[in-house]
Amino acid sequence: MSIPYLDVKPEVAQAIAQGKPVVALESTIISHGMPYPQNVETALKVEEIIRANGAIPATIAILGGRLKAGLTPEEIEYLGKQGQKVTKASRRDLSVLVAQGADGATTVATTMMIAHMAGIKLFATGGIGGVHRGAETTMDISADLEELGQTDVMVVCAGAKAILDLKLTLEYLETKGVPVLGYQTEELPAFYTRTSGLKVDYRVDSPEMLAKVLKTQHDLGLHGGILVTNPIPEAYSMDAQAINAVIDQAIAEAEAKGIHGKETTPFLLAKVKEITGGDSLEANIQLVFNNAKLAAQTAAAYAKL
Ligand code: PSU
Ligand code: MN
Repeated sequence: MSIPYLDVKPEVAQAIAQGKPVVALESTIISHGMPYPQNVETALKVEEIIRANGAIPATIAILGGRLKAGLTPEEIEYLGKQGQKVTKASRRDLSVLVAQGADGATTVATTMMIAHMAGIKLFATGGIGGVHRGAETTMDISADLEELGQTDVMVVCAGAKAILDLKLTLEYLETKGVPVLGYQTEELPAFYTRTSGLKVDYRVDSPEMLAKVLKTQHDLGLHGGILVTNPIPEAYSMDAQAINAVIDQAIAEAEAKGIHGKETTPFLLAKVKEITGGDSLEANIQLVFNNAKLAAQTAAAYAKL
């Protein structure tokens, strides 16, 4: 690889060179999104699911100032144990952490960036960042949306949590020219629930069609990401009213405490988990598994085009 500071794990580099399916995974979900040891167990299981569906996993992070595309199980364990002590690294953090030789857990934005540098086209996660409620005064809009507007990676997620203003998030993505696809659904899923009352741009029913859309976007030279929203499996979806009440309570607490900036998302995620007493964690884990499977199937379909 000619890109400075980038280390692509040999197994991943070989798969990319041979045009074999590869799926990127983020690491903020490990360090900040879930507690230890469930975070490490989940991260390792997600890699297994990707392999079982015919692709090579590449979990992405910054370690000792190196951009890593593909981690060893020991590196995943390290990030999981460090938890919130690791810097949550979005686009603005990247050059500083590399220059300082520091560690960083990559968000959706930086995972997309490093995946793209390595030549990986598919990325599976849980939920993306977006436009926060009240953003018209706080201007809190995740850098994930800007990255989706410019970096050529397809991101498979379960929508976004209602900690965000989902309507404004869709408006922002429209402005940035990001197609929002619903996998076997017309409705935007809201992470814990399969519906949000909002429509996606297009319904797509197969991994083959997702792969074809991705290939077409590349062939047309249209730079930017594609967002695939995959509803949480029915068996694990939560009651919308109950989870929204919890989210409202978490947002009220964040406001009362004056939480802002990069702390907002991790604070809200932790609060929701605390109030729901673990139910939300199980839902979170299951939807990530579901997204990993779809991303691997899509990567496999893409490799055949
Ligand atoms: N939403 C979730 N789980 C997560 C995140 C968001 O449901 O783990 C993480 C992702 O890494 C995402 C980041 O990219 O938070 C967004 O943070 P911010 O809103 O500060 O950009
Ligand atoms: Mn933010």
